Amino acid sequence: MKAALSSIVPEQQQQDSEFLKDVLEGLGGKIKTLPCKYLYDELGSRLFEDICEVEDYYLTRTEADIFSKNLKDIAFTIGPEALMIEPGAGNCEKVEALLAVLESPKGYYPIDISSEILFQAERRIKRNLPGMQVWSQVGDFTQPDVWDKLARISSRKRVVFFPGSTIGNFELDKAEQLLELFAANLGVGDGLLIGTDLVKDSVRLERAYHDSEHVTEKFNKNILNRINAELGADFDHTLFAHRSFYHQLRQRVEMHLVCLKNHSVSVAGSQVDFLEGETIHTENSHKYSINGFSKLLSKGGFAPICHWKDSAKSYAIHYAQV
Ligand code: AVI
Repeated sequence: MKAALSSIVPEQQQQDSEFLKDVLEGLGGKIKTLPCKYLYDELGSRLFEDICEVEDYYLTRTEADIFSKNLKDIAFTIGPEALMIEPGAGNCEKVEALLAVLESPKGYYPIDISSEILFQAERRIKRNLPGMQVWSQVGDFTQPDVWDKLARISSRKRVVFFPGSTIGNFELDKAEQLLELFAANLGVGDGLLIGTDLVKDSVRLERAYHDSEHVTEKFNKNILNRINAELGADFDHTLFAHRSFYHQLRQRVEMHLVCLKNHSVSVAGSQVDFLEGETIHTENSHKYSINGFSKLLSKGGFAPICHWKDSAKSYAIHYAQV
């Protein structure tokens, strides 16, 4: 027990000091930024689930529609005896319908940072799909150790499943590196099934990230409350406004917190000065054309095979192979 505790405490401390380092670094620059991964504490994750339900945020709904309309075709494209690998699987909800229709699936290998959510999902999948083998991996999917056990599982084919347009939150070079990481853990002929939001008119995009129910605003501002709670800062979130806009040239929705008046904030003893009108850049959500994403897939080590879209061409699910 002692050994277990001593290995947990330093890990938590390590996470806190990494968070503090990232926050001070991000707020200390000429242009203030915060890494978007810190939007997802417990409340932030719940708020993101709420975003997925709001009318203006079409991404989740549209992706689910594409899946349900094309499930058999997707399963046929993947082929028999596939092992499905899902980095950042969360509650593993999206994969379940696919696992149910795959021909003789070899099993499911979900990776997620939250053990509680992961093991709960594993129990649900085993209950709903009796006989399905599940190898849950707790950890950060960008780290090599969570991929190691794959080598011990034999299958005809491995397929990485990465839905939700999560790739859009990675900078272009980081997105390429992530695809390279996926490809490095696959063999020739193995697959990638990945969802991306598509380039479209800016009004629809901007509404999705500034919804009329103000859930995205709460989600964005929650990062300040998290810094207060975990790093002993004194942000007043009423002194910041939520702003998101589509950057045509960069093909991405940028999310910012705009400072409403000159003031200073203390973060773990360091003073950070804010000027009226200056912003903290909290997230980018890249939008792709089919062509643009095919090029990215090629750079990341994949050959694009096919894709499925909704009738309004808002969103795409791509299948690619190593
Ligand atoms: C998780 N990710 C794909 C979302 C997106 O659309 O970029 C995060 C999000 N941010 C604001 N609304 C949703």
